[in-house]
Parts: sequence; structure tokens; C-alpha cells
Amino acid sequence: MITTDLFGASQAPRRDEPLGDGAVVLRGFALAEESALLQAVSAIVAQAPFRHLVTPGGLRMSVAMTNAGPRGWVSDRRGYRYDPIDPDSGQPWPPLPPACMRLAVAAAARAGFPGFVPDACLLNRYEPGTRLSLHQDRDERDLGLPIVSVSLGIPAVFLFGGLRRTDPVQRVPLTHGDVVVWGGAARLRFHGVLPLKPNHHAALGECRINLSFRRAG
Ligand code: MD3
Ligand code: FE
Repeated sequence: MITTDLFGASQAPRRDEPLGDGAVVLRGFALAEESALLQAVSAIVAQAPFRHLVTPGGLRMSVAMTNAGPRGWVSDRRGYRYDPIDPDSGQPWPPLPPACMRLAVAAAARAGFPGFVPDACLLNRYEPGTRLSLHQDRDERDLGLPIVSVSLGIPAVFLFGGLRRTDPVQRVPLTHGDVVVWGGAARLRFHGVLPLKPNHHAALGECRINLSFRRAG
């Protein structure tokens, strides 16, 4: 039964959407920490601005990236890796704000990964036209641990493939406040993001920011 409290807040049961084995979409789960997340993003990018990394093959990535936490994901001509130091500043990546940590830990626990404590948060910035081509995430030491992803800003269509690059892909629309936990059998599935359509978000403008919380080491 769906009830409404004195203040009109819907008490509908939260609808978690399983995405096959090991992955679940928690619609709107990040909205409880929305202002803390937006404040965290601005503090992080003030210290470690978004930048376009280069792939080992020399191609500029269309997604702009930065990191927070003890380790950060970087790519350059030498390869992909996690590094405790921001190569642009020579300083450690900015800290992971406690509200972000709490959100990631709570989402992982809700999805069946109690005790997951991330040590890295990769922030991806998409603008209209930006895409992320199909890839696997396999630079983390323990691939048995999940990744928690938080979408902010304008909507995107996430591509969720299989264990082989050529497997068919599911299209999953993700919008402001949605959280996805990817673990278990889903952890090594190919995935990507379709080119973003022009759109506007009240807090972030013509932009989508995805935070992905990982255990790198
Ligand atoms: C699905 N980012 O940074 S969320 C990435 O929306 C990345 O910015 C996407 O893929 C984004 O690597 C998707 C994070 C994510 C991470 C690992 C996954 C999704 C995943 C592993 C398996 C399946
Ligand atoms: Fe990925």
C-alpha cells in the first residue's frame, strides 16, 4: 500500500531494479545526500579540476575526469593505473567527503555488499555529445568487490553489455540521483554511455557528473 504522510511525502516502497545477476539500480537513492554531494563535487574540482586524459594509444578521452580519495584512476601513454598523486598538481587527490562515503557504503550494503569501503572515487563529467565507449573495469586489485555509481545532472543512457565486447547490450536510462551497484557476476561486463543529448539540469547546467566509488587497492 502507498500512503502519504502529513507533509505529502510519498511512502511508496523503494523500487530497486535488478539488472541481471550482481547489479541493481537504486532509483533516487542519492537524493537524500543531494546537497552534500553537490557541495563535495565543487570542493573536489576546486582542488583537482576536471581534465581530459589520454589513452595509452594517444587518444584524448571525451569524458573529463578527476578523482577524490586515497587513490585516483589515471590514464596516459604508459597505461591505466590507480595513483595516490594527481599528476597535474603533484599533490594527493582531495579527500572523499564523509557524506559521500556514507552514501556509497549504504548503497553497497543495500545491494548485498556489506563491509564495502571504497578508497577511490572517480568523477566523470559529460557534456552533450560526450560518450564513453564499451570497456571493462579491471584495474582494481580485488574484482570480487563492487563499484557504486552515482549519477548527477542531465540524463544519460547507460549501455550494459556482456562478458564479451560483441555481446548484446541493455540500455539503462540513468538520471539525477540514481545509484547503481555493480558487483558479482556483473563486475566484468562491458559497459559504456551513449552520447549525451543536449539538456539542462537546474543544479549542474548542461552537464552530467558520475561518481564511481571503487576499492582500488
Ligand atoms: C558496470 N563510468 O568510469 S558508472 C567508468 O556513467 C564508467 O560514467 C560510467 O564506466 C559512467 O569506468 C558508468 C561506473 C561503472 C563502473 C564499473 C562497472 C559501471 C560498471 C563494471 C561493470 C559494469
Ligand atoms: Fe567503467
